[in-house]
Amino acid sequence: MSLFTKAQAVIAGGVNSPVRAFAGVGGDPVFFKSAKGAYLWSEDGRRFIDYVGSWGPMILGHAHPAVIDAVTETARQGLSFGAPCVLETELAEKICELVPSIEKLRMVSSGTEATMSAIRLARGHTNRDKIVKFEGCYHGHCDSLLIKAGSGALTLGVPSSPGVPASLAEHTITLPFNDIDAIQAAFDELGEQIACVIVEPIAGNMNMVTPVPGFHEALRELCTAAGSILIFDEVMTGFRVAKGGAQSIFGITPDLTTLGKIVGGGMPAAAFGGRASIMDSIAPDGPVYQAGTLSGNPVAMAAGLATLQLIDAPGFYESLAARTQQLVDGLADKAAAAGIPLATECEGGMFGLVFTDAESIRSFDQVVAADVKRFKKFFHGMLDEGIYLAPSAFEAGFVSAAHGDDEINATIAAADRVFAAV
Ligand code: KE4
Repeated sequence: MSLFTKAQAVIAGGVNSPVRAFAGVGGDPVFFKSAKGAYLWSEDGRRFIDYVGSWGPMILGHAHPAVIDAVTETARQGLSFGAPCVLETELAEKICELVPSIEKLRMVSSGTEATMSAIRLARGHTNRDKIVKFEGCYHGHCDSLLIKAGSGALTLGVPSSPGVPASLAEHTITLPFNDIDAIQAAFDELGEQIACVIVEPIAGNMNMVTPVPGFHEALRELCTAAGSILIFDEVMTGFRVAKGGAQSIFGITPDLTTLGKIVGGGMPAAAFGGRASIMDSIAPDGPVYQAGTLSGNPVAMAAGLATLQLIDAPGFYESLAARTQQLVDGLADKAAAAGIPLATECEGGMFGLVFTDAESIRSFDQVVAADVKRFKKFFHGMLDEGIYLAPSAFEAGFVSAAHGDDEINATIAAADRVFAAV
C-alpha cells in the first residue's frame, strides 16, 4: 500500500492542505523525510532541489543551523507557557524595525488567522461590514475571504467554497486585480460602507502577478478618502521580495499588514499589525476580540527571530534577487530556444512561470487562459529530473539563500531537457 493510500485512509484527502495533493498536476504527492539547504529528500531516497520552501518560510534554506539551534535551545526551556515571554517582545520589536508601518502587532499561528483577525479588526474599528478583495488573490481560508480565492481553491477549480453563508459572502466585494477603474467605481458606489481593502501587494496565489503602475496608489488614496483601512497581505511577500516587504518596494504605507511564513522561520507563527491607533482596538485594550492558545509560543518566536536576524545581513536580498533573476533568465532562454512560450516574473526571492505568449502577466484572466496542460507536463518532467516545483500552475516559486550556482545551473540544464519534451 502506498504512503498516500495509507494517508488517505485517515487524513481528509491524504493531506493536511489541499494543494499538496497534486490535484493540480496529477499523480501522487511525494512524501518527504528530510531537508537541508536547497534540498529535500523523499521517503524513497530521492533528492530534489526545492523551489517550494514549505510555500515560502524557508528563505534561509532548510534546517539552517542557527534556526535549529535557536529552536532546540528554546524547546529545552519548555514548549509553551500560555503567558508572556520576552521572545515575543523581541520578535515584535524586530518586525516593527523591519516594517516601519507596523507600530504595534499581534502574533497568531497562521496566515489565515492573521488575515481573519485583520478583517475583524477593520470591521470593528470602522463599524462597517463591506470588504474588498481581488480575484485570484488568496488570503487564507476564513469565510469572508474564501470568495473567488486563488491558490488551492483556484487549483481545485472551485473559485468560491461551499459552506460560506451567502449572508456573509454578500459583504465581500471581489474585483479584478490591477483594475483601477473597478476599484474607483466600487468606492464611488459603496465607499462609506467599505471597512477595508485587502490585497496581496504582489499576487502570488494566481502564479505571480505584479501590480500595474498606479494600482496601489489608487488603493491608498481611495481608502484614505473613504476612511477605509488598507490591508497589505504580506504573508507571502513579507521578507520575501524585500527586507521591508512589498510595501518598501512600492513606497506605500498600508494601515495594517499581515505577515506569516518567513516570520515563523518554518514554525507556526504569523502576525497582523499596523497603526497603533487601529491596533489599540484589539482586546484586551479595545473591544475587538482576538485570541490564541499558542500565539507567540517561545519555540516559534525563537525560529522567527533567528530567521529575521539572518535576513537582516548586508547584501542578503541583493544576492537572493540576483540568484532568482539568474534562474528565470536561464529558464526563459531555454524555453525560447525550444520554441515554448513562457512568461517569467521575479522579485527578490519569488518567481513566477506562466506558459503563455503574453509578454507580461497582469491579470487573473491571463493566468487562467495559460497552458495549464503544458505546465503539468513541465512539472512532472522537472520532478523526474529531481527538481521540486509547486504542484500547481497557480502558485509562485521561491529561491532560498542556500540555492547556489550549482543548484540554479542544474535546474536550468534540467529545464533544457524537459522543454524538449513538453
Ligand atoms: P496560512 O493560513 O496557509 O498560513 O496562510 C494563508 C495565506 C494568507 N495570505 C497569503 C498571501 C498566502 O499566500 C497564504 C497561504 N499561501 C498558500 C500558498 N500559496 C499556503 C499553501 C497551502 O495552502 O498549503
